[in-house]
Amino acid sequence: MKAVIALGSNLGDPLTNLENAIESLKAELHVLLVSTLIQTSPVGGPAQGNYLNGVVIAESELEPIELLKILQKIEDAAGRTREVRWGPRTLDLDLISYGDYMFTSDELVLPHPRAHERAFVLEPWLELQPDGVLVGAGPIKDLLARIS
Ligand code: A4P
Ligand code: MG
Repeated sequence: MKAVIALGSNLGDPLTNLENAIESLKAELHVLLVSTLIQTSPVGGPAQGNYLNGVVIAESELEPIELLKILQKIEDAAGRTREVRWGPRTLDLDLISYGDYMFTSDELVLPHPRAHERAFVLEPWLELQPDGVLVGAGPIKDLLARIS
């Protein structure tokens, strides 16, 4: 199954943080595609610095929760702390979609509940999959057109 993983950082050295995260993802998963990393203005949360964002597509047969745990392990290794929701972070790895999974548990919501309205996710994803579709929401290019 294809996993769409969004990366974000706006603390420390965001470029190094994301490059290290991509190397860690390659060590753990079969990474197929890596987007251009783009500078974006912060969405939500307190006043905070600009983000560097990107998207990685990987092939995996892990259970969704196992995949989330790998992402959280990589976040933790990057010194990620969780103080303020939507606040600044050294590394955020969100599982945007995983195959056609649609489900909600305390730990994991698939697809990611805010992905359809976030240009910082959709734009780099569109670069990798021009005909890509967000399960339950529609073609990425239509979602992006709606918010830009
Ligand atoms: N969780 C549930 N579903 C998922 C999923 N599909 N992928 C749970 C990842 N995690 C998922 O996440 C909180 C909890 O969400 C986790 O414990 C996990 O079990 P977190 O990463 O600890 O906290 P967070 O990131 O502050 O919250 P959240 O809701 O993930 O925030 P968002 O929606 O990711 O927003 N602006 C720009 N320009 N660029 C950004 O990257 N990021 C955010 C964070 C805000 N503004 C931004 C950016
Ligand atoms: Mg997150």
